[in-house]
Amino acid sequence: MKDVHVPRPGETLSDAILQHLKYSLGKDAAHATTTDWRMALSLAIRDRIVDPWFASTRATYAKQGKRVYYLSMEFLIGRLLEDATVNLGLMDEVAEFFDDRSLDARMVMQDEPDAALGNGGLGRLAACFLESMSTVGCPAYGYGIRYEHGLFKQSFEGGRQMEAPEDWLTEAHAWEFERPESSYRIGFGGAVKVLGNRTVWQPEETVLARAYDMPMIGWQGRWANTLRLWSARPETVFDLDRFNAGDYYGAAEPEALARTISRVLYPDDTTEEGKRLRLKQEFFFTAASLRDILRRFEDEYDDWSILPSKVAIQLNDTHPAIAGPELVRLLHDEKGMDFDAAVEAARGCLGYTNHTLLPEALERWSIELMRSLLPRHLQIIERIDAAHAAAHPDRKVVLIGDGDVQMGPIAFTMAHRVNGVSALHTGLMKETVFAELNRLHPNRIVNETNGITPRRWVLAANPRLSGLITEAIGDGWVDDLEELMQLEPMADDAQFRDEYAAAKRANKVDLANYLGQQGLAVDPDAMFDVQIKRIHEYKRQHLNILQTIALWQEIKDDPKGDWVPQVKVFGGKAAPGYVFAKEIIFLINAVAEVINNDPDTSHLLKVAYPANYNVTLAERLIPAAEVSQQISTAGKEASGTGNMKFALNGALTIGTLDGANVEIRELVGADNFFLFGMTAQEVVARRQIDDHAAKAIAEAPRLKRAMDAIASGTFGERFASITENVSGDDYFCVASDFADYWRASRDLEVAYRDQADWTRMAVLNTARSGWFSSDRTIRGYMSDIWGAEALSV
Ligand code: 4GP
Repeated sequence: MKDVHVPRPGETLSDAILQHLKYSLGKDAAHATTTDWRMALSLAIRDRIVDPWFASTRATYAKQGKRVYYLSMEFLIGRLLEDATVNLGLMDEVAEFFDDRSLDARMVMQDEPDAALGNGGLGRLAACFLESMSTVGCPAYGYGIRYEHGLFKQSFEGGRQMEAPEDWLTEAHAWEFERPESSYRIGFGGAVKVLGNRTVWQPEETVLARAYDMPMIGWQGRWANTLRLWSARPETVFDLDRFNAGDYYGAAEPEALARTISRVLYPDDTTEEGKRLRLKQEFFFTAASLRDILRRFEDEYDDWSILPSKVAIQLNDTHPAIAGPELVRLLHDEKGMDFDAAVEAARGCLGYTNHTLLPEALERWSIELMRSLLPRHLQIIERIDAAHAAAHPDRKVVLIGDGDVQMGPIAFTMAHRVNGVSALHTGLMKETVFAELNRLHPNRIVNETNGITPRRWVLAANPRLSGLITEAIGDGWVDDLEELMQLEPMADDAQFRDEYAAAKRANKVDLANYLGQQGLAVDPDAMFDVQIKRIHEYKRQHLNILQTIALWQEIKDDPKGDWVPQVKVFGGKAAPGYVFAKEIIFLINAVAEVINNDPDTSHLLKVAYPANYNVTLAERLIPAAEVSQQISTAGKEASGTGNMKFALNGALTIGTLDGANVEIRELVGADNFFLFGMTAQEVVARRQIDDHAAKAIAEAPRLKRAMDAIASGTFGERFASITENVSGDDYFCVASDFADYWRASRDLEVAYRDQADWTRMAVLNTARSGWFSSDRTIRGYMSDIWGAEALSV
C-alpha cells in the first residue's frame, strides 16, 4: 500500500480521511464505495498511531530494559479498525463524520475483513495479550506467520459443514507495513559438518522470511507495540533457465514451494506431507523471529551472557518449542558460546505456556522427520536430553522416546518458567502431564489465569452496557477493570437494574434482527442461551443438543404448559479432519430444522446456528447473551476465555467445575452461577466404572428418550456415531452428567422468571468479573515470568 498523503500537523481527522480518499486511493467522495471509505478511514487512523508507535520504540531503546517477545503460531486479531479507533478515543468523531455523509460508521468498519489467523482460544488470547501489553506499556513484539489464508470460511449445506478458503489478504491490508529489509534466510534439511572445532549446519533448501509489521495501539494511545508476521518467499523468484527451456510450470515451482509455508493456517496434519509442512511452518517463523531478536540485541550489546536480562521469549504452546534448540544452535554454533552456557542462556530467556492437557495436542515429531528437516536440532536435543538424564539419573521422562521427538518435555526443559492458564489447569499439569518434570524442577510451573481485553470485549463490543457503566462509575474501569466492583451496590437499585436490562434487551433486538436477516425469526423476549466455541467432544455441544431435544419433547407433551421461551444459539467450526465434531454440527442443524419448524413448539423453543463463527460474530452474540454455556467435561478445558467475556457482559453461566469456570464462580458467587456435573476427580473415578454410560442412561429416562428419537430418525439421519459413542465408551461423560445438567437448566429457567432478580445476578456478574482483564494477566507474566518493567512515553 503506497501512501501518497502525508498528514499535516493540526489536520483534523475529517480532513485526513478526505485527503486519503483523494490522494492515497484516488477516489472522489461522490463515487467512493464502502471499501474506499473504510480504507481512507483506516489510513487516517493509522497515521495517528505512527507517532506513539515511534515514541514507544524510542522509549524502549532509551531505557535499555527488557523486551518481551511473544511467539505464537496464531493471532486471532479479527478486525483492527474499531479497536484502534476506540483506543484513540475517536469513535464519536468518526461517527459524526459518516453521519454528515449519511453513512453508517459501523457499517464502514464492518467492511474490514476479519483476520482469522488462529483457530480458537489460544490465538484469541494472543490477540488480547497484544492489546494489553500495549495498554500497560510492556515493551513487546508479537511474532507469527502472515498466513495468506486464515481459518477456513464455514458454510452449511444440508446441515453439513462446508469449508472454503479464507481470503483476508485479497484486498490491500490497511494495517501492515512491509519490511523488505528485514528478511532472513531460513534453512531446512541438508547435513551437519564439523569444521575444525565448530559444528556447521548446511541446509539443502532455503526460503526467505520477510517481515510485515502491524502497530498495536493500547488504550488512549499511550503505548504501541509491534506485531511482526513473517511471509515466506523463494530465494530466487523465478527459474529463467527452465522458463527458456519451455518448462513454464517448473520455472514457477521454487516460488510456489516456498510460499506454501505461509499459505494456510494449520494444514491438515493427518498426512505425512501435512506434518512436514506444519513442522516447517513452526521452524520457519521461530527461526526468523530468533534471528530478529538476536540482531536487535547485537545492535545494543556485545556480551551474550546478559541476554536473559534483556530478552524474554514466551512460547505460546509447543508450536514454537523448537526455539529452545534453535537458540542454543545460534548461540553455540554461530556465536561461539560454550554449549552449556548457551543452554543456560536460552533457558533464562524462554517461558512456555501450556494450553491443553489433551494428549493428542502435545506435539511430537517422528525422529525421521526431525532428522530430515532439522538434523542439527536433533543432535542438540539429544545432547540436552543426555545432560538432563545425567543430572537426574532416576528420571523417566525423555525428550526423545517412542520413536518421537517430544515437544512438550522439550519446551518444559528449555524454559525457566512453565505456566498453566487457570488455577485448576495448572494444578492438573503438576499432577498429570508434567508430574515428573514438576518433581525434578519444583518451582518451574506457575499459574497465570487467562484474561480478556475489556476494550474490545466490553467497551467496543457492547457500547450500551459500557455507556451505562461509565455513567454510573466514570470511565476508570476501562483500564482498571476491577473498578467494576463499584457497581455492586447498584445490583439492588431498581432503576439501575432497569437500565441494565434495557441495554441487554436492545442488544437482543439487534441479534434477533441479525438472525432474522438470515431467515430465522426469534422472539427478543425469549431467553438467549449461547454456546460458542470450537466444536469438540470435550466441549460437549452434543450434551447441549441432547438436552435441547429432551426439552423439546417435554414441551411437545404439554405445549400449553408454563414454559420459559428460549433461543438456543450455537456457533463454532470443526477442524476439517475431525469427523465426530462435524457429525455434531450436522446433528445440531438437523435438530434445528425440525424444532424450528414445529408449529406446536416453535414459539417456545428455537435453535439458531449462524454459520462461520468468528471474532466478529462473537462480538455480536456475547452482548446479547443471557445464558453462557460452559459445559466441558471437568478437567478438559484448560481455562476458557469466552466464559469471561460472557460474565462481564452480564450473562449467567451454566457450567462445570472446569478451567476458569472455577475462578469465575468463586468471584461472582456460587449463588450467581449455575453449577452442575462431576468434578475432575469424579470424572476420572467414573470412567473406572464398567458401563458407566449405560448405567447413567438407565437412570436418566429423558436422555434415553432423546437418544431414541435420534436413533429412530426423527431428525432425518440416525447419527449412529453419536448415539453409540454416548451410550458406549462415553469418554467425555455426556451420559453421566446429563441428569444434573437437566436439573441445572431447569433451575436456571426458574431464576429467569424473576426478571428483577435475574438482572441483579447479571449485574453482580459484571461487577465481580473485573479480575479477568488481560491487563491483570499480563502484569502477572511480567512479574512472575518475564521480569519486565512497564514503560511510558
Ligand atoms: C485453548 C484452551 O482450550 C482454552 O481452554 C484456553 O482458554 C485457551 O487455549 C487459551 O489459553 N487451547 C487452544 C489450543 O486453543 O489450540 O490448544
